[in-house]
Amino acid sequence: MRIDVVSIFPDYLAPLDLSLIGKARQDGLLDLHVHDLRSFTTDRHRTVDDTPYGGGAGMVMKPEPWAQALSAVVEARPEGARKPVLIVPSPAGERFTQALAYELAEEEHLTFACGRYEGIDERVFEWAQEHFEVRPVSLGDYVLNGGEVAVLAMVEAVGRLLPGVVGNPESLVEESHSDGLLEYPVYTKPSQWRGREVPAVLLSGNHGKIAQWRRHEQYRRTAERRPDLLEGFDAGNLPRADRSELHVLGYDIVAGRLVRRPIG
Ligand code: JCK
Repeated sequence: MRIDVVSIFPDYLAPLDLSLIGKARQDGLLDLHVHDLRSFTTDRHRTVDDTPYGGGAGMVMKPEPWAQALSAVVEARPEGARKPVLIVPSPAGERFTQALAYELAEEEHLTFACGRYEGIDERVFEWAQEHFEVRPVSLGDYVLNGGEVAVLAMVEAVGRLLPGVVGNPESLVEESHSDGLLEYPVYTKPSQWRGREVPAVLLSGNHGKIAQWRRHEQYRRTAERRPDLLEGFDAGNLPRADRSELHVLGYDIVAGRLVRRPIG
């Protein structure tokens, strides 16, 4: 896969040289190019921003450096490739999810446009639609200072799905079968540590009981931390032990779906 990133802070993307993603680049699985937006300016001060039409706080990124940078990316794209995807990190984008990561991992070319200030002149995206499939994407409902941190997260989430990037592909298989619940807790040696014991069932060697304990821990955690994930959960053909655990946690099964039992 080829990935291009355009930013006024190319050094912000330095962590992509490290760890799993850095290794994928060294192994030739990921062809990553980071471009400095300022190198596409033509004025003496390398200006990338200006005041907003209509007034208001902050500055807006000027369109021309973006058109120059994105044109250079289009020129450099792989031979015969289809319309590349342009991901625009934005607090006003669709949410980045694991489903979107899987979708993007199928592409041969991704481009990321990292805005700063109050964002990029909207006309850039209208123009870019002629060359790219433009997708504004948000990392989550909080405000960052620019797109770079979101790109680090998205490149890592997409990159680890590429064939050969994760050393043990079984972990990816397990993940893709993960059931929309939070993970169970994990433990390693020593079995006693600072007066705390690993749950006995995990030392029992009884794989049926271990699987059931882990699933119940998933339900407990999900009910506690992410009840939104349980509402409407497909409980159509769960084992009796699971139904009873969910009942204890305050959920009923109505027409095969979990519903939070009304309180009082
Ligand atoms: C890209 C510039 C900074 C700050 C205006 C926003 C009410 C607009 C993001 N999950 C995410 N949060 N933030 C970003 C993100 C922020 C960015 C840019 C992505 C480019 N900024 C900024 C404030 C505003 N307010 C809420 C008005 C931009 C992602 N992905």
